[in-house]
Amino acid sequence: MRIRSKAFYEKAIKAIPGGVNSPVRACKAVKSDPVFFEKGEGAYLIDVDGNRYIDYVCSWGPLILGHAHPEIIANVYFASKKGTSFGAPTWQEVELAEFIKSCVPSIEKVRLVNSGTEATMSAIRLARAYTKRKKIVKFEGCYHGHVDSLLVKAGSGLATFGIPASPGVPEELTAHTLNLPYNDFEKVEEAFKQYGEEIAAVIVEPVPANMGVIPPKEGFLQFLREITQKYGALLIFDEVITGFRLGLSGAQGFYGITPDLTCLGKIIGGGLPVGAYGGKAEIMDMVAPEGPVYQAGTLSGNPIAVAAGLATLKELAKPGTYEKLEALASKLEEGIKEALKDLDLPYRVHRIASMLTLFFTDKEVINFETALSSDTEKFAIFWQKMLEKGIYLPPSQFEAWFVSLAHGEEEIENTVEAVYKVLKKMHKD
Ligand code: KE4
Repeated sequence: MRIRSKAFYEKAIKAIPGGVNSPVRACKAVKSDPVFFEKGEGAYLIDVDGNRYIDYVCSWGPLILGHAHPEIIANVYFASKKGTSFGAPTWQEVELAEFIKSCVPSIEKVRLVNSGTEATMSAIRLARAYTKRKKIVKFEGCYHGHVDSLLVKAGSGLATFGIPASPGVPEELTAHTLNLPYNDFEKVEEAFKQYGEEIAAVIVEPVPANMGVIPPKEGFLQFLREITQKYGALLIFDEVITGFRLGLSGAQGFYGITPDLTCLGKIIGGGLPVGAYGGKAEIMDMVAPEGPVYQAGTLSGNPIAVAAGLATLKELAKPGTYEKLEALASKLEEGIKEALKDLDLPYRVHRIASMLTLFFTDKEVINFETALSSDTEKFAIFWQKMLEKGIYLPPSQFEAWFVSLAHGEEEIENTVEAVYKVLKKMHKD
């Protein structure tokens, strides 16, 4: 039972819209009240009622080391003893910038901000200034934060330019945004044939994780690299999730593609608010105060957040880290696939590195439209029953499960056993 959670939720909805500070946390998609948590320990979360769960949300990606990692705690503690913010440069910001540059070769200069949204919003503005063009291409189902010009209804395709996906976004702000099907070579080709000289940039999650994990088709990222180069548009990799998740050089290292600009977030803050955008010096030098493109932030490069980020990246840079994550995540994937086979269930499992999604559909999932064929009612029941078994999954069919370095064999085995038992109960009993 989650009696205290429920009581907190009843108070929360009187003070905070929906009782949460970010919509997905409300667990509406899984027809549940949100669980209020007291603390995290490694791979575990403990809720306010004392229930313990193996956590696959990992704060939606940042906690690749697990909860309350000693290195992060120590660095945050010692940094906070020196003060929490100066509104002036600190050497730690330079150290983090240099660390990111050393891991991501396409980043010659980087600007720290406070969230992934700020990173993508700034990268879009910079791309438009650098190319002196207005149009932006994004992909249906890819989420880049709540940037006005990127909150575009899916399905607008080529027929019409961006239709706002949210009230409060004037159509003028989405009028220059094209929302195309992911993995669709022809539609991208068509868009460039029609608007090529007007397109400032293509922004893409190189491995989308906001419609569930969907790998790029063979050659799709290379195709985007070539067609943007051909028409003088910039290629922006939104690596807020994949950055330092797929390896120290993110998806661009994993697939060997060099974007013009990269957006980062989540992991580089180690659970504290850090985002970043970076790329070629020639482009980045247009950013104020070096250049005319304005972007600013009171707490950008905040010493406490930077301390958490630096501690995280230094741990990730230790030998064997990504091999361990790969071994754990592939064990989880194989275990789920075995369960599906034993139960003769046609569901799909997609995994890239230490992020994965179990799609409740028998269709091949290659884009947003096919992801939507998933049975979200069934997913909601699955989520609720997994919670009862002590497994905390992202409360949406269209998100990624994250494995951290704090997960071990035991956690993976317990999760696979729970998946088997829940799916069996749902489908066979
Ligand atoms: P933030 O502004 O939430 O830090 O980052 C926005 C963002 C940008 N780009 C990508 C690829 C992202 O996934 C995100 C945010 N991700 C969501 C869920 N996948 C965060 C969870 C939430 O909105 O509460």
